[in-house]
Amino acid sequence: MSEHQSSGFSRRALLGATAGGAAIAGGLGGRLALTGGAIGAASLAGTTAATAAEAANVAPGQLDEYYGFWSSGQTGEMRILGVPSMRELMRVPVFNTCSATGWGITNESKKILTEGLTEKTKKHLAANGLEFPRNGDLHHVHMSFTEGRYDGRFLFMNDKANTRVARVRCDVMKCDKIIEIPNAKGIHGLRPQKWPRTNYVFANGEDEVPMVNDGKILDDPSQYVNFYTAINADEMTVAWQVMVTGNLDNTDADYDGKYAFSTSYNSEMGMNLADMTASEMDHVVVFNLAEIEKGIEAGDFVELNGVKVIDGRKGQNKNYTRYIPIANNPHGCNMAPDKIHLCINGKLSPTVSLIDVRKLDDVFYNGADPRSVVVAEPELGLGPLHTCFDGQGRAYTTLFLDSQVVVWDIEKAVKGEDPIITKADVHYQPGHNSTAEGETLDASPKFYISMNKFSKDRFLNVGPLKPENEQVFLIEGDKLTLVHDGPTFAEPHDSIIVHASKVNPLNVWNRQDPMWAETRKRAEADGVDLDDYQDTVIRDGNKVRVYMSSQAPQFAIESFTVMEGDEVTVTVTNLDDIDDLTHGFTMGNHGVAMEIGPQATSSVTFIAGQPGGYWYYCQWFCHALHMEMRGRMFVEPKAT
Ligand code: RUQ
Ligand code: CUA
Ligand code: CA
Repeated sequence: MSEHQSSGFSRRALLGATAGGAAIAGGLGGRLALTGGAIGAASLAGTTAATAAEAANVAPGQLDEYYGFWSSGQTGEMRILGVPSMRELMRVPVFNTCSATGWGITNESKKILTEGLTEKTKKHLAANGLEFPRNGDLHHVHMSFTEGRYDGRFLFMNDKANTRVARVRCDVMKCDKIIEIPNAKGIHGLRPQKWPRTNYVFANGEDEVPMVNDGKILDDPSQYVNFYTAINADEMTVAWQVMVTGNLDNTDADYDGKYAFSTSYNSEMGMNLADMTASEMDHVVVFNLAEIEKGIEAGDFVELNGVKVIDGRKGQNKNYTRYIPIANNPHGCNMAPDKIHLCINGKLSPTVSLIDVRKLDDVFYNGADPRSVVVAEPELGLGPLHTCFDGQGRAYTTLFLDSQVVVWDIEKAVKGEDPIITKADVHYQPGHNSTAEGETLDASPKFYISMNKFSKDRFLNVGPLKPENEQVFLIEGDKLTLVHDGPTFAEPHDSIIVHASKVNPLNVWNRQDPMWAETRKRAEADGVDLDDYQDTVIRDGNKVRVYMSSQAPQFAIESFTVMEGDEVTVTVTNLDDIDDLTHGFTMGNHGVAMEIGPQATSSVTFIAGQPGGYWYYCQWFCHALHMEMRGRMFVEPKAT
């Protein structure tokens, strides 16, 4: 049924898989698409791609039914798309810096980017002339839950590169908290607690480190450990950590509020590829939330860098953790909305291991064999990475090496019957996938999104660095029909699809928003009331504080004067309260730019450069006279 399956095995070797076979298939697919037919048995058998594409079409001026919240991998931002159109609606800077919005430039964003860093990290950033990391590696975005459903309050996301977790407020779609996770290294898998609500956000430390990583222990992996972190989602503080054996890859939580789970691809505690793949079996760690909370309560922890750490390593024989053996190097960890089955994706093994979470009590309290919770291990294809669900008992698993998605029936797998319903080709090498609200109790069989790591020949050549490719399939019964290819810049790592009715962002900022609470305090100390705007310039030694409002198409202050070397803080309040009327403030030749949304206040601090006149201007198009929205900063020579 697919060109991929007919080609030789060598192409499918995990490492060094070549594009050869896939490229040929892609060429064919591209040509076929021109005649209106997508490749793959699933689509040829039913609705034609043309009519399916019509069904998934969102006409100009029409709104999408779903929001998609996307990670961006090494770009470090969160993206908002409309689904099914896949129109990119917004980019929300989080771990990156942003030229357009001034994220990483404004005082308000710098506070968020720096306040959650550990003292140790601040020191080695300072040694590199930095206040906060310049980069981030954002793999996983997940929304807060109430009773197993998205509740539209917050989005949480990880930074693998700098061991951080961030939160985005859904009312304004801006990041309001970033914390570095102490002790752990390389936060990778991240999921919110689903039940009864997101009290915790769970975060996996992927990289092993000495328990106290202060240079006394270096190349002695026998003394390395790993940390599982529960973050208090409301406070964005670390609630507790569990020390575990083996590294941690992906994580998920159950629908009972009892257990959380993590895959480990390195139970070997290997430091190189050969050692990390040496065992027959790795494991899934099961965390018993109530027992951990009890242990913390009873004082059974060590305090490490301000965090309460429970020892849940193998062989501790306490009820904090259990280790379920799973075929070597598993990856994705996905709880099905049937509330029963946890899917552990095999990666090196062509299987998905189905864990019946109802059986876990027996493992914790009655000494049952940990493997007894694995109720099926269907063989699905090569390189299973992640699974999503449609709420109809079907699971959709990405097959990285086969460049396919396999649709299969969970109940049939449990009964030992052939569970495979269909396979469809994707282009190429899929990692994550998502269905509408597929990780929640509202999972529905509408769209299937495949986030593919390679686009190869699907788009015009843009040089050696190619975009990735995201594909949308329409789900109709058992059939998948490809309706959309979309190139994306690094990297369409993961996404969640949330019904538009659950997300209700503001159109205009609330003047009392906590985002500029500090700025408000500073203004008050300067005798400036941000709500009864007085445009003024305050001089305070070699510090100058400029407070000005903006109303299209004018800044209230058309010029101000400072001295060479002065520390200048410009605070701008946008008095326009109309939808879509954002102003900006860019100070020429000083590396300064910021966005000021309707009714928002933003501020930026910089050192006035060489004597001369400098123009500042509004860089967000706001009015027919937007070009005229500008003013001058005069920098006087320093008195000698
Ligand atoms: S993990 S491609 Cu970083 Cu999301 Cu599986
Ligand atoms: Cu204000 Cu452009
Ligand atoms: Ca392994």
